Order: sequence, then C-alpha cells, then structure tokens
Amino acid sequence: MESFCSHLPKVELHAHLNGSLSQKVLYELYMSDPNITKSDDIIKLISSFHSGEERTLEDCFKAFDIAHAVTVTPNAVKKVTKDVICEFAADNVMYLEIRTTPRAVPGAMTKTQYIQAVIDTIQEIPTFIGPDKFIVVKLLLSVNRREGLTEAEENIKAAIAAHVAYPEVVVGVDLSGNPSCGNVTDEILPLFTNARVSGLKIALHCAEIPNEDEVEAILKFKADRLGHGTCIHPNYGGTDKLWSLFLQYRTPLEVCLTSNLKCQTVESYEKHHIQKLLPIQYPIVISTDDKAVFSTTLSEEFRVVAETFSLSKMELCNFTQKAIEVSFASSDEKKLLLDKLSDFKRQQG
Ligand code: 6MZ
Repeated sequence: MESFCSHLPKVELHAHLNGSLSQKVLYELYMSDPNITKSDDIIKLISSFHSGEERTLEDCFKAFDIAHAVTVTPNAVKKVTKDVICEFAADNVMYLEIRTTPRAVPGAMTKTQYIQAVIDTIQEIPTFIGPDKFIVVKLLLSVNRREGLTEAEENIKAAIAAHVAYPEVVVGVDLSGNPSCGNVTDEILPLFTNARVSGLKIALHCAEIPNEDEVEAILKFKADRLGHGTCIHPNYGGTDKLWSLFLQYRTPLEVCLTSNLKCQTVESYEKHHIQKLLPIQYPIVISTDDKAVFSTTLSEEFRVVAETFSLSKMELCNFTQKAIEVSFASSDEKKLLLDKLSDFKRQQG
C-alpha cells in the first residue's frame, strides 16, 4: 500500500506555505541571514519544527512563528515556495494549491512583494521542476483570523488585485489562523463576499474547535470548500443542528488526519471524524495541512487513511478524482489531470 500511495498521482488542496517548508531550507535560511543573530535556542526550535511530536493547537501556532522569522525577504519567500513545490512534485502531487498569508516586514518586504515572490516562483516552475516531474500549482491568499479586521481587509483587497493581474495563478482566498482568536462571524466573514463577487473561490477553516455560532455562520456562508470540520458532529463537540446543516450543504471538506492528531483535536486515527464521512460518501479531500510541522507527506496521509479504514486502491484513486473535481483548476486543467489519473489506472491494470 505504501508504494501504491507514493506512485498514485495526487492532488493537494490544503497546504499552508510556511507550515510546509522543509527543515533543511528553514535551517539554511536562518544560517544565511546576516540580519539574524544566531542562538542555540533558535537552532533547537528549528530542529523541533520538524519533530512531528504531538503538541497542542497553541504549540502548533508557535511553530509557524519560527518559519515566519526567517521568511522575511522576497528571496526567502521564493526559496521556500520553490522548496515546497519541488517536495510535493517529488511525492507525485500533480496539482497543488498553496495557501499563504501575505506578510509585510518593515524595511524588508511589502505584502505586494510577498505575493509577487510566490507568483513569480509558480510561473518559473518549468525552469526548476526537472524533466521527469509534472505539477500544476495555484495560489490561495489567506486571512489570518488572529490578525484582526484591518489586516483581513488588506489581504482580501490584495487577493482581488492579484487575481485580476494573474487570474490563472491566484484562484482563491482562505480563512485560517488560530481558531480561538478573532471575531469571524460579524467582522471577517462578510469580507469574503467581496472576494467571491470578484471571482475568487472561497476555502474556510471550519470547526477546528467547538464554537456553535461561528460554525453555523461559516456553514451558511456556503464556501467552495471547508477545512477540517472536526467539531460539527455531535459526538465531536458539534451539535445536531450543525451536523444537519453540514449534510444539507455537502460542501467539500479538506481532511487533515495527522494534523488533527498531532494538534490533539482528535484522539486517534481510528477515532478521526472521517469515520463519520466515509460511509456516507461525503466529498472529502485528503490533505497534509502543514507537512513539515506535522512531519508527514500526502502519500503518508493516503497510506494512513487506507490502512486505518481498510480502503481499496480504487477508493484511493477515487479520492484523487474527487479532489480534481473540487479543485479550483480550470476545466481544461481538470481534464488533463483526470487523463493522468486514467493513465495511471490503466497502467495498474
Ligand atoms: C488554522 C493554520 C493551520 O500562511 O504563513 N495555519 N490555521 N489551522 C491550522 N491547523 C493546524 N495550519 C496553518 O502559513 C502558516 C499559517 O497558516 C495558518 C496559520 O495562520 C499560520 O500562521 P502561512 O504560509
């Protein structure tokens, strides 16, 4: 099963840039930045970035601070983006949606430069990907709920401008960040309507922790996709009302098993809320979330779900097919990806 999962052409729809960069690149960036005073404590933190240990949700968010401390120039952002794309391509991911929060660093980088650095790298893929690899990459710009209303407004505006300038690259917006921070329902969520009317697709983190009113508002927003969806079912800190709305809308859900386990929002793989979704053929997309922070790969996530829930190879192919369908790719790109999946299935016999 491990080899099948590795060779299967896959689609990654939920990957945060600064949670996905390899520890090697993180270390290189840290050591090569002359503006950073080196300290043993930070080097220890960098080692722990990729430790894969279980930690609380709060500890996970501290891990992102480490990556943010070194991705402070457009060149560093380019290096990180290239590294993440190459690693996903090496894992036979043929289509990748990277999401990232535009970040300004006083004196070093504006949000516009941050976004441009990611877009430029995506456009340069043919120059660095290598002849035997294939990957299509799109960008979603994120709103970090912890950063508040003004930053959220700025990011949505920047996303709309980037979509107008690069409609084939910048295809969506994402709501993410520490789920215990920020007023999503009244302040941040309404901003996503502007993005939607400008033609951007909407992906919202939803129900990572119990929060009935907020989850209800997010479900009713009818995003194009939701992330996590942990605390919706009444057995998982949700309610009957939320579960019934969720079943009514059937918004495709990005499921991140190892992330949820390591952040301790689910007890075990066996008890993951995906067990409620598989029997009802709910549209789900297996995803990594932050492959570096949680020490995983998309192939590994496929192996885990296959072995934990005794899924067949055909069911794993169906995950790729569903992910293509609910991706934010163009219809031509979807057709190309479906063809690649069919070729793979044919080779398998
Ligand atoms: C919510 C998450 C997340 O944007 O700097 N992020 N938000 N839940 C999660 N599950 C554990 N994992 C990552 O990547 C890092 C940022 O992505 C969001 C957080 O806002 C984090 O700061 P970028 O590329």
